[in-house]
Amino acid sequence: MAAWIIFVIGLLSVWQVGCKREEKYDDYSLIKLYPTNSKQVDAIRRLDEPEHKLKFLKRSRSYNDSTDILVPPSEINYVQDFIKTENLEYEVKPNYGRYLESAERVPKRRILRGFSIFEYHSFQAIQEYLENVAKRHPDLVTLQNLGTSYQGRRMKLVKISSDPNANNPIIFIDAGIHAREWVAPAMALYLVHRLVNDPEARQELDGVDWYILPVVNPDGYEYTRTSRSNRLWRKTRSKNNLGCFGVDGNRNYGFKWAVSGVSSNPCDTETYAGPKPFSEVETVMVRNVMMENRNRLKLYVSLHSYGQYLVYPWGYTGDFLPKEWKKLDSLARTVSDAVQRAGGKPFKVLSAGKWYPAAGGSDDFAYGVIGVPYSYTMELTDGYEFLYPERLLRVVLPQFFEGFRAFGAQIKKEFSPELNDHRYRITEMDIS
Ligand code: 0X9
Ligand code: ZN
Repeated sequence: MAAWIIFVIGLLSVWQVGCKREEKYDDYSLIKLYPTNSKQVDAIRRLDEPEHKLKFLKRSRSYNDSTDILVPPSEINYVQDFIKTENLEYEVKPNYGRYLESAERVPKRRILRGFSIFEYHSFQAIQEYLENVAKRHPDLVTLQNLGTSYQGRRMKLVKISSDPNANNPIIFIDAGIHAREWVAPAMALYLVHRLVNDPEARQELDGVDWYILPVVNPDGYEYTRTSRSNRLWRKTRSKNNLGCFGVDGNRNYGFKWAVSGVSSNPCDTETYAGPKPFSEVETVMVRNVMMENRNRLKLYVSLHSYGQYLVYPWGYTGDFLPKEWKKLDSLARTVSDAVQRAGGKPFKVLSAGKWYPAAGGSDDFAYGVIGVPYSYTMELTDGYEFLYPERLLRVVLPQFFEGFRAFGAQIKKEFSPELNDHRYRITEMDIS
């Protein structure tokens, strides 16, 4: 009997731990805070402590941008008092959970229609799409098996090159390290689609190879598709010895690991850095791609959402910038201008650490360890938080594509052997 009681109590506590992490968010409120002075910015930073049980969806740089927090009913009075005391401008969306039910997850209606590039897809559908693209364009596309995710999903790197033996500079783009940021994999797939199918975009391929990994965290991605309560999951799905799940992949890279902006609590749902650098098989795969191609890798972009930021190293500190920061900054502004010219919103351009310091990001690793000269994190879209509506994808993805054209043009100009040979020939002729 006593054993039974202990067993039941044990079960209940495991259930409780599990349940606490499976919030439905039904009665949560999304509160957007708009600081207008530095005192308010500092006050908001102090709110960002675990004891307040607030879920920070987005942090703001300073003014003219919101800090978005999900507030459970138990904390709502506290936050309201805080807003009053600090005299903050704010907006509230009550019952946030109802926004999390998305028809976009339901595969039924799409089975007969085939694959649209302007929709969100299951990981399996994405893989099938990539296989098809590779089959249809064997001259241009190869898929490299990278290994399997923690739960056994096969990860494939899409290599797009019109001349794989030309020793071209490589642009490497990944997406979806954060499970809930669905618009990022959608953009990565759109890039594949345009580079392969659009005859005009073929220009972007001459002299540059594009390597794209559309879903870095497929286990987390699939988890966000399974239920409303999981839609805001961010981390991987590896299990740790406390019975909690996941590591923040973008705190798990081995450069200045865990020195800032991380949690050391494995049960923290947001920024747990992992037990050690590269504890996650998924980040190891990205690292391997970088290491294997380190000599040719000239641009790395990690796609995330949301907030319309384009940030560059350092991410681990806001106290100083890399020596070459002006190059990073100026290319980011060129990209932002190109997106704006295409009708999109400009990006907020700055170093990641000046936005908010957070160590162990892939951008810092690419820049600081691999030596990739241009390295960025791109936070796609603004508005709708992580729930960017599918119906707007056909508007924004082509706008972002223009930004990638600008990236491509710069990499070609600076590093393409074809172009440089050509320049060399001209100089030779000039001399003779
Ligand atoms: O915090 C992150 O990992 C990124 N923002 S997100 O809202 N998508 O989670 C920004 C990462 C910027 N880079 C570094 N801090 N290294
Ligand atoms: Zn992210």
